[in-house]
Amino acid sequence: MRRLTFPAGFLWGVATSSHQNEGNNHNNDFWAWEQIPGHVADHSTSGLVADWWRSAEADFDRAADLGLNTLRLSVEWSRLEPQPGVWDSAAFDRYRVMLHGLHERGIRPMVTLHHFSNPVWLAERGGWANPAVVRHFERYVSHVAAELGDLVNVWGTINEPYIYAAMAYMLGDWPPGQRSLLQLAKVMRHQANAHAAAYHAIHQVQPGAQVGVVKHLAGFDPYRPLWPGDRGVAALMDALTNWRFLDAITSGRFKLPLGLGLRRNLIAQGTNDFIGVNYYGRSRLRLHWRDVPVPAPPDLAWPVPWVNREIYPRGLYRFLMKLRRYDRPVYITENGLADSTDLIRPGFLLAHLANVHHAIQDGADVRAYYHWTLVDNYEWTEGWTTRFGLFGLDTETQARTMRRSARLYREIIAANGITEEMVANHAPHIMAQVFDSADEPLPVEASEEDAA
Ligand code: IFM
Repeated sequence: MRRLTFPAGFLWGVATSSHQNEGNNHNNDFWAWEQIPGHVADHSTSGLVADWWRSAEADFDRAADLGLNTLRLSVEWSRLEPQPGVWDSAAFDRYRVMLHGLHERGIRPMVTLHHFSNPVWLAERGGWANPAVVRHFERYVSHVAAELGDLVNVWGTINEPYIYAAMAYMLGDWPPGQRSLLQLAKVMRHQANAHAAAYHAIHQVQPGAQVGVVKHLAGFDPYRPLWPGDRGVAALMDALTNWRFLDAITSGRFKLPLGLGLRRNLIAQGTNDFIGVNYYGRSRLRLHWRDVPVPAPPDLAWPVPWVNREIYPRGLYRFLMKLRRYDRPVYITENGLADSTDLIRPGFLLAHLANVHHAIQDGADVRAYYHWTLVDNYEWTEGWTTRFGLFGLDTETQARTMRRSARLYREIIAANGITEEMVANHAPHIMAQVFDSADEPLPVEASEEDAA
């Protein structure tokens, strides 16, 4: 019987966020945004979501039952600092109870400090487009580290900086709804500075903490691999959205597009103890800058269920190999699928984990895998139209339904790996992908040279 065994001590987790789980976070900008008709696809508002503010512990029991040894959650800035410089001790107490609850269940928390939502007061002062955000974020982070640092050793500063900046300041789909490349560039610069300031602030309070960014990495490949135009667009998107931020916080240099020059940002140099990676799939691009619906790869026959993105497990392997150049441990801080039927998720989980395993075998230092997510989450402006949970959520009754992939994840965690039997039972069509893909030739763009 073939099996893929993960290193001893590998961390198995799920990832969550405050606004998407806690409920009644009415003092942040996203809550205000949801109330405006037309902003959310299904006209819903987040409301109680999974009711974690009152009863996260019931879901922590579910997490413990799956055998998780880590859980990623975020703290809500708007709860902890409801007015500038004013701290809500009851909110800190609630987080302390939650964090204790995780430890009591043998689950190590990883805490994200900014996961898309902002206090209303910050939004009113210009949000992330105002350079003052760096100072505000630093003060908030330093306070949180002082109050909660005895219970948290791993901190993610900002979740998906580029996604947030693009959705809120370039595409205008999220608050504050701006559409400006200039604002986008400003916000990205402030994010790098805020990340760096947070890194130093945490280390001042907690020298032994592990601090990193949670970076979304999206695959971009040319739709027509031999076309210079398509190759150029894919390479540009890859450089701007995937590597610019990581390069800045490693080398202290912002590379400008097309190798036009460098901007130094020394405060950001060396400000990552680990790299957090959120990976969901890839897009194949044509010169028009447009995502095109792509046919599913023939060997997997994955449907394309979500925002024109192709499910591409091999892409995770490719990123993990490229990330070796930073010489930092990698935590896969998110990977998951919107699949309310749960027909595809088991194969998705197995195929991605197999690629993580192959990358570890080939020298990637991957320490953790966090599946997005435990219980169906409120998906920002998609509302409840997408269901990412290992457990389904009935938003009327708060009832949870355990999905088949939750049972599969429990088996994987118990075995600390993947067995042939699991694949045969849950996704026999990907057997070869799981056990033989180490032999699959890498696409040109993921050559050894890239990884060096
Ligand atoms: O739900 C989001 C999360 O907030 C950030 N990463 C992607 C997830 C799925 O879209």
